[in-house]
Amino acid sequence: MCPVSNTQNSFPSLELYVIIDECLLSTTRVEDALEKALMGGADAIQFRAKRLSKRGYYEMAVRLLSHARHMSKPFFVNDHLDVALAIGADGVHLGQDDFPCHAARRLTPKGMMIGVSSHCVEQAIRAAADGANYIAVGPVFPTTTKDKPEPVVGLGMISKVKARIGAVPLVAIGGINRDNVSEVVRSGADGVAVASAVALAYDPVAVAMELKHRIRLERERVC
Ligand code: TZP
Ligand code: MG
Repeated sequence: MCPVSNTQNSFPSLELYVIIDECLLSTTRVEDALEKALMGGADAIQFRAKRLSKRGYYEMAVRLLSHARHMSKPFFVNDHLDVALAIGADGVHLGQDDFPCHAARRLTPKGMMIGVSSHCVEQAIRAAADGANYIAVGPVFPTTTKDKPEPVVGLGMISKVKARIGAVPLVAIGGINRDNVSEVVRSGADGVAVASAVALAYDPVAVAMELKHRIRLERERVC
């Protein structure tokens, strides 16, 4: 198995990184969604909730963090560096319009991870230079999860970014599912981040397991 490593610190595997997007869960409780993703083999969870107030996000994140801790998996806060710091999350995920990575690095305690979204090679190189622990590249395919997504970057962007960011793990994102996950890994992704593929599945545990199996299979071939 290829290690997903980073020169800056010991880094957990992000082979299957499941985004729990509160907007996608009409009847399912966020805690249930998190548990199912982890039961299916997710290596890490990110909590994304664009329509909640800061207070609402904080309260839900506290509950989810405790579930993730119970299952010994890392929990990432999307967007809100202040919430990540306040609750002692394992990491924070920042987009290009969020708090800058280099400034976040000054505020985060040793060991707190920072992931950065990038949509082109230049943004990825900048994030790596700013101390990101992983770089998300996307949207690789069309996605309906994100309002106003950036233009699709395609599989080609994965190999282009991978060639420039050295040992920093690359997590591909956007429209990834059972049918395309193998080619995403073949293109050089160290891990994949998925939201709808798991959240909207009839059987989220089974889909997560299958994604994980396909990722593993492909990474064994690549390494
Ligand atoms: N950033 C780029 S694409 C995306 C985000 C948050 C959405 C990922 O969701 P899905 O359902 O896996 O396409
Ligand atoms: Mg953001």
